[in-house]
Amino acid sequence: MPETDALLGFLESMHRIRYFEEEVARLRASGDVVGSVHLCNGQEAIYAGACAALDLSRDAVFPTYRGHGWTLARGAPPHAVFAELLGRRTGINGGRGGSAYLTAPEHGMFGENSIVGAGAPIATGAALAANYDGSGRVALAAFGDGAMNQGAVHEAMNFASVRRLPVIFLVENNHYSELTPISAMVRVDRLFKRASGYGMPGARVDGNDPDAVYRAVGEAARRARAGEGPVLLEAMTQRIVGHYIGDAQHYRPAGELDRALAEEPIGRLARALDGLGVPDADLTAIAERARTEITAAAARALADPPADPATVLEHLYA
Ligand SMILES: Cc1ncc(C[n+]2csc(CCOP(=O)(O)OP(=O)(O)O)c2C)c(N)n1
Ligand SMILES: [Mg+2]
Repeated sequence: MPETDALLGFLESMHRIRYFEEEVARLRASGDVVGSVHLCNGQEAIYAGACAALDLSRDAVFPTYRGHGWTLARGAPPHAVFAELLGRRTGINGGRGGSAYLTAPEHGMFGENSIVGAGAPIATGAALAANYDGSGRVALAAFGDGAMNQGAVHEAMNFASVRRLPVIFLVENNHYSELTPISAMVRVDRLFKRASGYGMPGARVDGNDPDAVYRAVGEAARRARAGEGPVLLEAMTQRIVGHYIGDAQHYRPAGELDRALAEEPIGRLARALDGLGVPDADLTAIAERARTEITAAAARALADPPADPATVLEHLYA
């Protein structure tokens, strides 16, 4: 049984991400945030659990365009992330990246990627480098169930396994690739079983349970650091919002969203903590602290000056 304090830590981490995403949805509706935005509501347990299991000083994560949660869970300041989404000078990338291209290497977050599956070979490269630089770094590539059909992901898994590289392949299986259910794309319903094709372990984990994710990623990181090679983890979850802001989700069967809402990780953990005897007032205080922090960060970012167009070519390599 995990320590109650650890569970409370997961709860706060998930609340921060959820409030952040809710604020982003408002800022997108008001037109302050522009462009394509992919929220991660419902999937927060993966980020809270995985990042708690990684070493903040040396490990590296490579998420997708649905990466606000990873960025926050790695410790990037909410104000700088909001400012980035708002195209402000104070943004974590100077306002040049926006929602789908956040990068925070100083927090071990090596970039969202809008090319589905492209993070897997990049993370594999970072793991290969770790074998030479002696850093003991573990690289974690996070991608969706849809990305499991990208050739680059399979090339990365094969190469990583052959070279026993310290990389964790983490599938955020939210059952959909854009508007298409995973069942319409593959005949197997256990994606982690594909690991056996590359001679590496694979496992399924409850992606709505931050402690289960924490333990699975922790064990995968231990193995990777010990030179035992990569692992494929399939974290089962559901998004409780559309693929992108504005997605009406007409493709979801009746009742599916209600079931997902009943199982979403924040309410679920709060109910478990209640069952463990944690006073309601303590749970409310945690939520309130997260909400206050996030609301203040958004307000501060909104008041910041816009990005400087003269810097548009900075960090651009072609
Ligand atoms: C190589 C490539 N093909 C197609 C797209 C269009 N696209 C953007 S998101 C997405 C869905 C990917 O689904 P999944 O991997 O399950 O991730 P999720 O969005 O569910 O987190 C697709 C097909 C793309 N960005 N890149
Ligand atoms: Mg998906």
